[in-house]
Amino acid sequence: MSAGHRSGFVGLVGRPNVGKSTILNFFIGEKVAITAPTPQTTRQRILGVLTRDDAQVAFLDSPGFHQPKHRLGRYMLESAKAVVEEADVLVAVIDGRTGVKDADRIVFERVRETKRPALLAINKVDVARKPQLLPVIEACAKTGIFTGCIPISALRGTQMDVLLEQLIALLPEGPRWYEPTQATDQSMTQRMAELIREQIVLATREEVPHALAVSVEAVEKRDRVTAIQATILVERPGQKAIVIGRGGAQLKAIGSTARRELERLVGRKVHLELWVKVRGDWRSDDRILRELGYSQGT
Ligand SMILES: Nc1nc2c(ncn2[C@@H]2O[C@H](COP(=O)(O)OP(=O)(O)O)[C@@H](O)[C@H]2O)c(=O)[nH]1
Ligand SMILES: [Mg+2]
Repeated sequence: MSAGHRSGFVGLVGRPNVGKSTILNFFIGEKVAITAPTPQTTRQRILGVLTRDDAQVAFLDSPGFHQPKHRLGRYMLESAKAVVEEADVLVAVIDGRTGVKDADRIVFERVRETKRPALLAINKVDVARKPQLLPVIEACAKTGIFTGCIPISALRGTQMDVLLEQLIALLPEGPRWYEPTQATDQSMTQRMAELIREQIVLATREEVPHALAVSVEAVEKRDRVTAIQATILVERPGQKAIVIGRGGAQLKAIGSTARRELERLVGRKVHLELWVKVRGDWRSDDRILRELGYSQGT
């Protein structure tokens, strides 16, 4: 640790699907948050810690700000608000292809209210056209909310160093709060469940990703393999049929991509067993939400 060491919480905020979790994973260098083209993939506040000699940045990823439709949605919105409250510095993220939408303006106003130092990350510049970006940068500078507006590509790593230097400069001086080896505060079983959920979200469409939860029931370390048993919850029999697929083909495909992700996480061979269960309306069921860890204070 060097003199003038800086540390603090950096909250990643923005509407769903702009790339917040992708930014987090880029900085941490491993998949601490799952990502998908489906909005509202992130359901909880997720911590990712970046440690270097001169600074320790505790990133807080959040579910996007959206209109909640059930208890799970309300919990997600509360998590997003909590991230704003906890952060020393905020990074608001927008999608450079679409420019500033009404949903982004709502986020900007929240950021303004907090009076926290804030940066704007204009993401996905790899797929945005240059002429589209200039007016966006100008409009964001004019809001007076952000000390910097940085066009980035989290997927390609473009200008991520610039974003990182600017946000570290905004952090207060302070010590390391986390062990340098600690990348996140999620438990191993939480991370396993998330990796499995990611593969199902990627393999399914429309309402299925939203009606989905995964819970890891057992992890057993054997001689050469780690055996993992997990339950996939959906809300309707039709969704169960989609997840399983014809002759079990879909579930098998999900199982094999998830297994590869899990092997990367645990660093050894994995044997994965998946069960699909129907629990109508679990997203509004307090007890199930608590069991899944979707409740405050767990
Ligand atoms: N082309 C492109 N896609 C990106 C970039 N960053 C994120 N994405 C994609 O956008 C989608 C949503 O990303 P995610 O990180 O889950 O968004 P979040 O909901 O804000 O956390 C995913 O399919 C990502 O792969 C980027 O810089 N360029
Ligand atoms: Mg996310």
